[in-house]
Formats: sequence, C-alpha cells, structure tokens
Amino acid sequence: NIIRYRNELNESVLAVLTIESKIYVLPQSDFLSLVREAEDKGKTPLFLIEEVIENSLPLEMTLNELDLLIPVDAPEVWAAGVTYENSKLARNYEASQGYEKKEETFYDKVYNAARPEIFFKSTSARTVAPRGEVYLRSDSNWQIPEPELGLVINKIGKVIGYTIGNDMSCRDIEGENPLYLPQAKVWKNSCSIGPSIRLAETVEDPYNFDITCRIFRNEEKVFEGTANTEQLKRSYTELVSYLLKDNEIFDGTVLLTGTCIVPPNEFTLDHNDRIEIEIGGIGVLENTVKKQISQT
Ligand code: DO4
Ligand code: MG
Repeated sequence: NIIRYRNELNESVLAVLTIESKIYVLPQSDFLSLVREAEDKGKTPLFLIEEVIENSLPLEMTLNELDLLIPVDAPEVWAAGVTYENSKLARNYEASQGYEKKEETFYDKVYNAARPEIFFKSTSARTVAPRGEVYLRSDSNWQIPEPELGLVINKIGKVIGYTIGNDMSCRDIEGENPLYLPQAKVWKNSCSIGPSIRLAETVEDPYNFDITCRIFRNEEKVFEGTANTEQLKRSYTELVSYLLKDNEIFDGTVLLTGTCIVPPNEFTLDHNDRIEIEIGGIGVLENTVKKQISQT
C-alpha cells in the first residue's frame, strides 16, 4: 500500500506500507511519478517497490506516528451515486420526507438505467487528508459520512489503485430537491481520501472489499455499519467508461463508487464526532467533524 507523509523537514515523502506494517521510503516524489517511472521502464509499480524493500531498511516509525498526507494529488474527485440498493432506499426516504412514495422516483430510475449517476465531488483544495477535519454545512441539519471505495485512475481510465473516500453529504438539502445535489455534496472540507492506495495489481478481487464505518461521539461508538463491494449494482468498468465519455480526465483522478452504508434516518453528524471508514486491505480513513465558522 502506498502512503505519503510529511517529515520533520516539512517535506512530502512517498512510502510503502507492507503487510507486516513495515514502512519503506520510496525514491519517487509522489504516486503518479512511481506509476510513470514503472511504465517508462516497462515494469510494474510493485516490481520497483520490491527492489526498494530488498535494498533498504524500514523506517523506525509506525503508521500512527506519521503525519499522513492525501496519498495521491487527485486533481479531481468524482463520485457515482445510487450504485447500491441501500443508497437508493435512503434517497427515496429523504426525498419523500417520511411519506410513502407512490410513483417510481428519479432514484429508482437511475438505479436501473444504463447511464449511472456520476457527479463532480471535489477538487484537491477541498479534499482533506487522513485524520484531517471534515466540515459540517451550517445550512443543513441532516448530515452523514458516505463510506466509499475510491478508484484511482489514469487519464485513459485504467484503474491503477484503490483507496477510501468519505463523500460527506447533506440529506435534507438533497431531499428537498435533487437539483440541489451540488450543494448537498460540495463545500469546504466535504471530502477526504486515504490513508493509502492499494496497488491495483495486488488486488485479487476488487468486488470483495469489506467496508466498515464507525462513528464515535465523546469516544462512545454511536454507529457501526458494514457492507461489501460485492453488493455493488454496476461494474467499475461501466462507471469509469461513463466518466470518460466526451470528457477529459487527468492522471490520479479518484472516482468514488457510491455508498452502501447509511446511518439510521434519525442520525446526523455533530461537531467533534470522529468517523472511521475501514476497507479491508486498504486501511482506516479517520476524520474529525467540525462546525465551520460561517464566512457570511
Ligand atoms: O443521489 C445522490 C448521491 C448518491 C450518492 O452519493 C451515493 O449513492 O453514494
Ligand atoms: Mg456517495
């Protein structure tokens, strides 16, 4: 797994975290340089990493002691929606404001349509590092984290790695009117990525990632939910191909693949809550929730 951290000289360092939890510093400055160097040499990133592991000593520090950075400079983060049945049910609930729905909704339709829902989620400036602060919107009273598997792709849409994403969302704003989606999804510090990138070449079955989300309030667990990517309605190829249609995508773009875990309808995030999103084989993305001081 590839990580990035800030050292005591305030420099960004690329490193690999092995299955034995050892950390080796890599010579490349960032993840995309590692991928490009491997391509230029006709090797895989894993091959270059194994050479480093054989010829160097691990850091005398643990992951917890490092000041982690976002593992890839993702110029853009996009997200797919309503890709799991649970998400469809949750959207229908928030859109119907508690009334029983009678007709087929936009969410029912998009769940079954050929074209998936794909929306623009974040830019690198809005994306928060692991252990960073995600913000609450001051004009929403119903906010949740969305734990999602993230595909790290290159400009031609090849999946080069897997990461974890938190697609922070305002259920009341989207529920009021789906046209408010950008406001329900995008604000300062509304997305987090990390803590690592699992190289795609090391993943046997990307449709078998276990996902767990835990939310703590005053160090007491107030929510836990689990799911598995086998429940995903669509293929990653399908999602990426729609993202690329007539679009320009940049190396290191992250595509979040949708949420399958939704806290109970009466739950909303609060100031100082701590969110943990764990994906087996990738790690735990941890963030603290903060009320932002309104600028207006
Ligand atoms: O339709 C709204 C967004 C859905 C979403 O973000 C998800 O399913 O993860
Ligand atoms: Mg989502």
